[in-house]
Amino acid sequence: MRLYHSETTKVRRAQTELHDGALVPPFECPERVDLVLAGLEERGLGEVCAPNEHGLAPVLAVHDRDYVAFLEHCWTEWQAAGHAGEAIPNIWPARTLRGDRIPDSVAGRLGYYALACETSICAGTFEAAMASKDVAVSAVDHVLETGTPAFGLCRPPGHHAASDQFGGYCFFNNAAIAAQRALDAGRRRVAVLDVDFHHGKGTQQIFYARDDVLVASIHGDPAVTFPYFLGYADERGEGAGEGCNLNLPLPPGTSMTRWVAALDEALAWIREGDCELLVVSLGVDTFAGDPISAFRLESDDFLEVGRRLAGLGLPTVFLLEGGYAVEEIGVNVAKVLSGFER
Ligand code: SP5
Ligand code: ZN
Repeated sequence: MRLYHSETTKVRRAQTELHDGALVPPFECPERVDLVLAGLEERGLGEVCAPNEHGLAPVLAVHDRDYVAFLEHCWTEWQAAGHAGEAIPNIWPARTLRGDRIPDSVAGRLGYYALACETSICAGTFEAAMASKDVAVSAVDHVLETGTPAFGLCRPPGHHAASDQFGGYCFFNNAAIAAQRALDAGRRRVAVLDVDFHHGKGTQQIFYARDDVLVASIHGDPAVTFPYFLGYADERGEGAGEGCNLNLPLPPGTSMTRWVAALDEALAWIREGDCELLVVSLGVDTFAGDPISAFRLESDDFLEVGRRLAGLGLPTVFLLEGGYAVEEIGVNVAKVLSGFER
């Protein structure tokens, strides 16, 4: 399988994540990239290629222009304002405040554009997000050109990023960018299947009113799991997109037997949808050893995940989402990909 990776994805090295009431070193760290690379190499999965540079056009195809400009300049403005630490929001246009004003100061705009506050903005954030999206675009381009599968080692991840919101460790929605890229290359309909432990709220939001991208997600029940405010089973899409969104929330503690039944349901739904490309938002934070998640998949289960995904028979691009600082993330990603190729 063709693999895409860029060292530039590692230039974001945040120091702080607000976790359980304390500022801790972020779970979403650049070491993840090396762990995944090592896992891919160990299993001899294929040639690792550098992505091409694709500029901002594919980003602006799914994200708001002012949001992208905010991300580009946030760190410089935050420093110029004299703040000591990393850029972390502490105020939002919450339910009883106005949501129609974008403040002038960077502290206000941080709250406007953030969906959560665990994710700080620091030096290298925009550059890493740009590299991550280049990896996604190059990977999907490979699939579109050859019909053969590709994996994009995207970092930072993307599926929480909405059209104008960052958070959940995500800035640009790599999966949405890839799906839109396929449509712009002439595909009629694309499926995004999100198997990360967390609901891919940004992907859902971006395509919620559209029927050219089907979005299916299997994730921890938002009633008890981040992102809490989206990802429920009754969210089925709206307008032209009515019926084009499928959420399969599962309780904490879910292991492979139950998880794979949900996967089969999602695959059957996608099969009905007559799609020409599959984008897999590949989080491996469903692993039992994941430090921030609550499912119970074992390493060998990831082989079976790959096999079942292959059963769809669609041209497929895999893009990395979550999966945190445990040695096994590389092995687990590699197992999905080798199961797919079997
Ligand atoms: C891409 C991705 O996987 N993003 C995940 C973002 C999760 N951010 C907040 C996680 C809160 C976890 N709280 C769990 C407490 C366990 N002690
Ligand atoms: Zn996740």
